[in-house]
Amino acid sequence: MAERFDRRTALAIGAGALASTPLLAQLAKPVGQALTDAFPGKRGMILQRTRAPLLETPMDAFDGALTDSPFTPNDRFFVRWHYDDIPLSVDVAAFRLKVGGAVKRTLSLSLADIQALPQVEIAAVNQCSGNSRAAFGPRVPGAQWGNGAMGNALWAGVRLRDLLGRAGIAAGAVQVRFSGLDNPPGAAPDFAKALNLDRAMAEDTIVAYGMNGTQLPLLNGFPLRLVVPGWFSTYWVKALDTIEVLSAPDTGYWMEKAYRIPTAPRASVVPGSKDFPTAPIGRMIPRAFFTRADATAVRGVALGGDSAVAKVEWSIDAGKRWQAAELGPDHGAFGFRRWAATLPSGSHTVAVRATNAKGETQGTDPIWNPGGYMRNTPETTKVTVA
Ligand SMILES: Nc1nc2c(c(=O)[nH]1)N[C@H]1C(S)=C(S)[C@@H](COP(=O)(O)O)O[C@H]1N2
Ligand SMILES: [Mo]
Repeated sequence: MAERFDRRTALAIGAGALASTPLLAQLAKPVGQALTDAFPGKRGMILQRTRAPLLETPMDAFDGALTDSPFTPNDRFFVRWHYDDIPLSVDVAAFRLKVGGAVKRTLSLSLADIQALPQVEIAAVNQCSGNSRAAFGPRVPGAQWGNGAMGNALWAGVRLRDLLGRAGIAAGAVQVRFSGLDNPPGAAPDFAKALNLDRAMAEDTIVAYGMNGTQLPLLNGFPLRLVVPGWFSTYWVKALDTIEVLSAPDTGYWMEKAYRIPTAPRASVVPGSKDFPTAPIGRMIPRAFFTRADATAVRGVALGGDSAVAKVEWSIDAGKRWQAAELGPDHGAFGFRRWAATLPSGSHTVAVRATNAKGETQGTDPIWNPGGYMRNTPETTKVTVA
């Protein structure tokens, strides 16, 4: 698995290189226009909500020729915060990441301390659990995301297990909980997420300070965020300043009540169901998306979930026969893989699906759950090929 990290090409994000520019007083722009440039470090975003910001990436921002970079530019990368009170600036010199709880010694690390540890890089898709929620029928509450609550970046940082190793995990530890600099209103529960110890200690779980060769945008979690490749972004805690090793599973709201999916196959239940067994959402599953479909090109991006994209296929007969699409270069198992299809001329409804290295693919029937999570039904579009 070590080849997923390439220390030789590690980014030159040197100690002291991180700087914070105060973020706006601009977070109160009126909702309405389709694309917004009103948020610092962002342009051309679909405005879903102003406060707390929900900014969706338009699909054409993911488009490109088969051999183009599959990384999403930082200024087009989607944004999602739960609470209004988000960090608008960070005092880089004063910032400390605290590691505590069931550890042998608590740590309080400066950004320079963290950047002094071995740097690793990994390409990974950050996808909201509720990506494509707007496609759910019957409609479910929550942000009505199209397909752009996702993005692929090359993340640079340190392995979480290197930090936990320095603190020393105490006997009996079972989970690790993460929270950031944002604050809940009133008595609402702090946004905190927990990973089981094995996922926390996995070599590809990182505390990132770099995104596509530069520091993280403030809206995407400057100065540090957790990156859990292959898992939904609810765990990718932004503006991460607190890591707590737990000796009992986290019973907080964000693990026990929110972000749970039916344990039923494909996380799907009969619409309207209420009483069914649930489990915390976790790993992602395969999906393929169109970024362009017109007379000249049918193409897109795909993700494998928690294993690599093995193939992308298209169908123009409602899924009776599937044919292989062409795949672009492999930039890492957890990132986007570009695909392109050469369809016969004529007018078609084309469907596309991805299959991952574990052999999992996209099920044809729609799914439903009250959170609007885990959509992986094949996307379809109408196209007339010249
Ligand atoms: N501190 C903090 N981290 C957070 C959240 C949050 O509200 N606060 N939201 C999570 C959710 S649900 C998503 S989808 C991703 C969004 O990451 P992005 O804004 O970088 O795209 O951040 C995750 N990390
Ligand atoms: Mo999310």
